[in-house]
Amino acid sequence: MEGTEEWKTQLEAWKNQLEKWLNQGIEYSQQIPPIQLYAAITILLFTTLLLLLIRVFKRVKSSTIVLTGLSGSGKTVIFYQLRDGSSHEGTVTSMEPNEDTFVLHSETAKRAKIKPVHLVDVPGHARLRPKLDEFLPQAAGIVFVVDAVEFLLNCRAASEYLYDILTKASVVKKKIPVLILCNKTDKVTAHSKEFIRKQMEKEIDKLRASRSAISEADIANDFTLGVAGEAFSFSHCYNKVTVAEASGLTGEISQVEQFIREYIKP
Ligand SMILES: Nc1nc2c(ncn2[C@@H]2O[C@H](COP(=O)(O)OP(=O)(O)OP(=O)(O)O)[C@@H](O)[C@H]2O)c(=O)[nH]1
Ligand SMILES: [Mg+2]
Repeated sequence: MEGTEEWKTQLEAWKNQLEKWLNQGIEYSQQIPPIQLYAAITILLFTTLLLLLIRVFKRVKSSTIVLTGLSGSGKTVIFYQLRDGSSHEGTVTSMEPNEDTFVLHSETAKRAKIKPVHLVDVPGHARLRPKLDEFLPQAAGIVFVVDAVEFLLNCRAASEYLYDILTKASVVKKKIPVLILCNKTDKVTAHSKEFIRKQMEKEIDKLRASRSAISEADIANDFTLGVAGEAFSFSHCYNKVTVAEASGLTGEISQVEQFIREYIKP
């Protein structure tokens, strides 16, 4: 009972103090010449509007999709399919990022004005991977291409590369969506996207353990992945990670086009 009484007096004291401050504030504002008050309010409104506009403008601006993945997974073939509707037979290992801004080939027949996409294909060669950091901060989406035929041979390397991307501050903070694109499904020996997703989750789970041991020695990735004590699943990621299938060679790329248009509205 005594405690409640004390609370009541305390509350009363706070209320009185608040009322005092409010009155002081009103009195003070009445002393300010109205013109100054209006000027202050206008400046405040103007700055808020400007900040809002900058935010909106920034969001609208990103129309970059980054194609990444191991060398030989089929990024350049997909790049050409998206741009020209042809695989440009005979691609060789890329030595430079491929980039262009265009309306997707499948959309060129449409009459309406369509927003072009800025597509970047970053070669998988280890020496060129640092180039990825130049493009990731401006990406609206990342397409991680996996060779579904030679998958088992490359599972570890691909998972390591993906792990590095999923733990980059530029990717995590902006929650950039990632599409794992299982390519070369025209071959009967291609593994299914579900199989690939599960194997990569298992591999990343192993990596998580070994990397967190390293991170204690301060060679850390920017962020850690997954939920402690649980087997890793892509659904634990800060950003949305989805899986899809494609065949760059035969032009079956509708799922990647869908992904692009989900994040870059036409
Ligand atoms: N069967 C089949 N082969 C494909 C497909 N996509 C690409 N390839 C072949 O895979 C090889 C590598 O394709 P690229 O597009 O050059 O691979 P990349 O990912 O750009 O490789 P880097 O530039 O080295 O990073 C080429 O011989 C392609 O013809 C596909 O959908 N099906
Ligand atoms: Mg290439």
